[in-house]
Amino acid sequence: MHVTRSPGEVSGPAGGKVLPPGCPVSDIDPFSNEFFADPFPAQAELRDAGPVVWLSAWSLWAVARHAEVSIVLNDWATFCSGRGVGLSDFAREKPWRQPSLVLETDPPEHDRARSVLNRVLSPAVVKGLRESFAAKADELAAALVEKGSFDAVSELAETFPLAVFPQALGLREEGPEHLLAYAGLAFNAFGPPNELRRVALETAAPHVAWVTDQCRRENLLPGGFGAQIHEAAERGEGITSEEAVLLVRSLLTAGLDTTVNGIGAAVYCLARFPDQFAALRADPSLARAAFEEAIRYESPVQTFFRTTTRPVSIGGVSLDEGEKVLMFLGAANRDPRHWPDADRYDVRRRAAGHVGFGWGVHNCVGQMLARLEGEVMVAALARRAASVEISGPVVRRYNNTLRGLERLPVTVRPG
Ligand code: OVM
Repeated sequence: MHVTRSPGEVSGPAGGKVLPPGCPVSDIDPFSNEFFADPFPAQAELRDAGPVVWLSAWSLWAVARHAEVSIVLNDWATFCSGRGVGLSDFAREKPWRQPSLVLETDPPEHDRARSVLNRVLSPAVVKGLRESFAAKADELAAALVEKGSFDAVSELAETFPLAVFPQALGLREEGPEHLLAYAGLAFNAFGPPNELRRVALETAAPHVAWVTDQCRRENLLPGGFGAQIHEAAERGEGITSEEAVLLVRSLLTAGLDTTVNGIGAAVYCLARFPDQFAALRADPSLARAAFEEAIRYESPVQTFFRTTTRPVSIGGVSLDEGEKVLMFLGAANRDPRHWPDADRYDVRRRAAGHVGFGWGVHNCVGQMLARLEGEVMVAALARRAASVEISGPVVRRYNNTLRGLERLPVTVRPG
């Protein structure tokens, strides 16, 4: 049992920080491999400890229930992103890279950049990609079913987004190893200064150099998302050409590894719960819901932080100004206070209201694109395969923010 009641004061890294008397304290380290290997019991403990918990391992506040995670996500003025959405507080520490113009800003600056991305990734644009994405997904599913046994991470969850996203963005070179390494690095960098973050930053240079280069106007093919961002700047739509470079970087950072882990989550769910795969095969119109429920169930993006801009009371606990608050999106998505039968993967569930894509002003700008990728890949698999079975050791991939697998060996029977 990790959770204790606060005697009012804690020692350690907090250095004599006085906590509100009676507030829950936990020594769970949510950035340890032990936690990543099986986060669910620890997340339940954090939810049950109280609406807000002090994490002594890294000296910060955390919210793990759906209600409080939603409160924090919906109040950008109090829980800001401009001081970074990782543990590092940009007001005290130099960020590892120039801050993102959307992720790491607050209104009104945020909204200027966001509206450009909203237009570039609009529902109409995403709709226009459906046919070509579906064809690619079907081609991949057919080849994999033909093969019979394969690794659903390297041969499916990574292969499909790599086959469609860099092209939609307009990259000249595909450089898949750089794209996935860069995103892995960025998501590790949100975490505390543990081994994962240190090693990621130490090996970052070649990936940073490659990504930075790909964001330049001349390296982006006409018609892609990247060129459209630069064109918005050229038309004077609220961003400069330097800002356009950084907005392209946002898509490169957030657009690939996330969908890799989302699609990986969906295949992992369908392979573990054959009755759900059968339900999907019986009614292929459930493909989109099956992907959405996998996002709720596995929460590929597990956590984000905010920083308080003023003293605030949440769940009866008073937080000072300038405090980091960790939001457990994954724990909120499994909160039994919000979800009936929260730990059941159910393709017929109404998963709307999950916070796997965030919520509020920073909600995922690429979520319609992610859903398109997930839906067509799940649908293609259900069309081509009669069953999906795990056929070897499942190996987890460890990252400070992303939840997903390194290897998922499966055998599929042709449908
Ligand atoms: C960004 C960004 C946005 C969302 C997630 C993310 C690494 C990055 O704007 O760079 O994760």
